[in-house]
Amino acid sequence: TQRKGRYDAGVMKYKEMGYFDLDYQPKDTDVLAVFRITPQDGVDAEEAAAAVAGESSTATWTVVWTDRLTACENYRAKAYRVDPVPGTPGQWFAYIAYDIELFEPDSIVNLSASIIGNVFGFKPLKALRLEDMRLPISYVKTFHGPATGIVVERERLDKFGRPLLGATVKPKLGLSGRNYGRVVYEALKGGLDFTKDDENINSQNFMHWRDRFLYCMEAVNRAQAMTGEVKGTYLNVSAGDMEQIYERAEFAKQLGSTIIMIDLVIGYSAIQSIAKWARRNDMILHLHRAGHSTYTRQKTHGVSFRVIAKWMRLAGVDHIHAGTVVGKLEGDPATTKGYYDICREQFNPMALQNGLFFDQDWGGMRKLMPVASGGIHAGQMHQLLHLLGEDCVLQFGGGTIGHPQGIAAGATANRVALEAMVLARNEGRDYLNEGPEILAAAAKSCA
Ligand code: CAP
Ligand code: MG
Repeated sequence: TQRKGRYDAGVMKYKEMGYFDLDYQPKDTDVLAVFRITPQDGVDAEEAAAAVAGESSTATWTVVWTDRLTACENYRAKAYRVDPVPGTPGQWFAYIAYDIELFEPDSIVNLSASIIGNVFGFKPLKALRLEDMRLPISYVKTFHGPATGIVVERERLDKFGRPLLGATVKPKLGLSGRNYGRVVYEALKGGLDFTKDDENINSQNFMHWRDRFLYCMEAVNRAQAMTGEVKGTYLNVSAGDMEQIYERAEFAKQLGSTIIMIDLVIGYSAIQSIAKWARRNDMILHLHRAGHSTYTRQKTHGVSFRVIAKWMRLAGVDHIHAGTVVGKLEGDPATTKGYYDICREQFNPMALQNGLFFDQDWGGMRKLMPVASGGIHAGQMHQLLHLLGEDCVLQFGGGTIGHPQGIAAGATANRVALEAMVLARNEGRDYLNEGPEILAAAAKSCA
């Protein structure tokens, strides 16, 4: 039996403590969040919303004397709207407004320590999910955002009018540096723009990071000379500490790489630090969202990926994995479109069917290139182009390296399929429905 106390239904006092105000009109400068709350049985939804507002801003479980020493009225977040989730009894959307003064400028760590800090383990809730946030332009402006972004990346690569193509080197683990470099060379020579380290390749006994970087850059240089195109390989600089991350990034730069990669699991401060390094060094920064599904996947608890995408645009990465719809990893078309819009638009209008609860103004912040990866292949090119549009990277790991005729043939198949589909689109053909036909003709023409 649980001890009776303020955490029991009916005894919580967050509404009374000033964290709930249905008359509150959010200010243009407020940070807004919408949470999906599932209160424990018997817990009042409005009180639960007030508790979320309290615990994610100034409150502890009771009134404290020292509140009187602060401008507490402004510092208290306010639940200003609570709506039942349509068709899902027992769940509620709670809208909460936070004064901008609660947050340190240019710090995802500070933002997230408030918004997702304590409150997800709160006893009066069965589950809690942060669905979306509206970041006021005055706060957006404190961040640097992507240093390169979509437009400048295309200019540097001199590649326009089509999605970029990449591949993750497989097997994920175990290759030696030399064999790894061979995969990179074959894939780039065959027609891809990029190759990529996988999320868990760092510096293991079978291949130390320096070996990988050297063999990969040799492959990039040879493939560039061979094809006359700009090529790149995302060298994963993720490491156990920031000093090593910088050391690896510096070495990548010395070798002439145009791009480096990090994993989401390195943490928000590390991401912001390396983004600033990338900005100073004109390096494109690729973010692999390793780990995100542990908290983004469940629909009632965790953090929606749309929030992570917003935070990462602020933090200043240039590429972000954002889903495929048709590949091996979960993701429905509408929600995925919402993620892509967050990356690629200057203004995201509220579109509930795509999961966007607020208008979001990014000002002039550069656009972030979304990356589709995970179980996709050339046979889906019509669907990928239709669903994801032109400003993205399509990455085929198994879908290149698993080609029956070899790696270069796999890369060529992807490039030919893409160019045929883009041509069909540009000619005004119904490329989505004619997709299989177009692909078959393209394959025949290069057989
Ligand atoms: C893809 C991949 C990527 C996932 C990441 C893998 O390999 O290398 O890590 O795409 O997922 O390990 O599965 P394949 P997401 O191309 O061979 O499937 O992009 O959703 O973050
Ligand atoms: Mg992977």
